[in-house]
Amino acid sequence: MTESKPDVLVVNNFHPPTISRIDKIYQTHHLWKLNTKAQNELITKLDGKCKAAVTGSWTFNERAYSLSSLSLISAFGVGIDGIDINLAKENQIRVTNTPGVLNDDVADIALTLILTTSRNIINADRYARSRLWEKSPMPYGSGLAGRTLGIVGFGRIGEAVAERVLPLKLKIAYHNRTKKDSPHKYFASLIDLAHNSDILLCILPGGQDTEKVINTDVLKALGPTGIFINIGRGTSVDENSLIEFLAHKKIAAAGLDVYAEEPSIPKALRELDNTVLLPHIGSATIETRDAMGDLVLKNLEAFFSKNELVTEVK
Ligand code: NAP
Ligand code: 8YV
Repeated sequence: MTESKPDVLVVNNFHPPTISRIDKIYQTHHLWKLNTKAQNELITKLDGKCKAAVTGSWTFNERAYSLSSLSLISAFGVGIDGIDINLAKENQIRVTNTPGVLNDDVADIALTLILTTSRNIINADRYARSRLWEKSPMPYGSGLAGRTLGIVGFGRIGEAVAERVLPLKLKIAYHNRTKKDSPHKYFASLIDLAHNSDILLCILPGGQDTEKVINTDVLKALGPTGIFINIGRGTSVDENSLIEFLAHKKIAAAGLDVYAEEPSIPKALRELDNTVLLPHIGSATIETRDAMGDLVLKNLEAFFSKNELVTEVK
């Protein structure tokens, strides 16, 4: 007699190649393909027998929490702001994410945004193509050497950014809740960090604790020559204040990979010429997305074989 495959609830459509791998190994049930009525019916059908769910990390479907047998959520992504960790804990649901494997690619995108905003690269490309150069030289950008990059959220990715920018002769300062054993200057106050930074880079986790921490006071402290970069979560920024500061040149420029209401980007941000906007591509390389998928699968495998989870969120 062949053993039946364990059930896995696929909550949303996060990375088709990983989902295909999961489909081959487990008895999968795709919640995201169903309408509301069918979703409720599926949850009722799986209740008591389905123990694991897989999901994109910053989106979830609350309906999955009503699966009383659910004991594992294996998330594809490091930021798990889509998952209600307190509710998961209350319901004895363990959560895994995909830390580390994406540090390099996300840090590369930070570096890209630092260079493109400070040297005005996107406008320079337009300038060259539109033959404006034949009429007058392109206005100057600002140099990086000797300036200070303030990192808000100096964790795994923040450190990978620091490694990359030191050869550019940027100085590093940072703000976390806790001071690290690091040679770089620590600011216990985010406003003080902004005040002492030429470029302020946000790589904070999302969620209530960090909601709109980049606000008017922080942007005022960054000042009219300051550049703001966000590769963490859009929810950490008061977007209306950011737009106001950019539109009135109260900060010089912004480079953004993340937004408050993705995939929608406010029209005002899209129309400003001092923004560089990316569609949340920090970890979006073939290699890294596959490595993230490997972790999702390894955590599932560990869970079903009752081994220690590889990357559990504690
Ligand atoms: P991490 O290693 O956990 O680093 C997070 C850092 O933020 C820690 O140093 C932490 O230090 C600090 N922090 C947390 N809450 C804070 C608060 N309320 N105030 C000040 N500092 C706070 O995480 P990571 O792997 O670097 O990832 C960071 C985030 O990047 C993820 O959660 C995700 O949202 C985002 N991300 C974006 C992309 C993208 O594609 N753009 C890709 C991957 C990740 P303390 O605990 O000492 O405060
Ligand atoms: C992904 C991310 O785009 O890991 C994260 O926190 O923001 C990105 O790597 C996302 O998680 C895919 O679900």
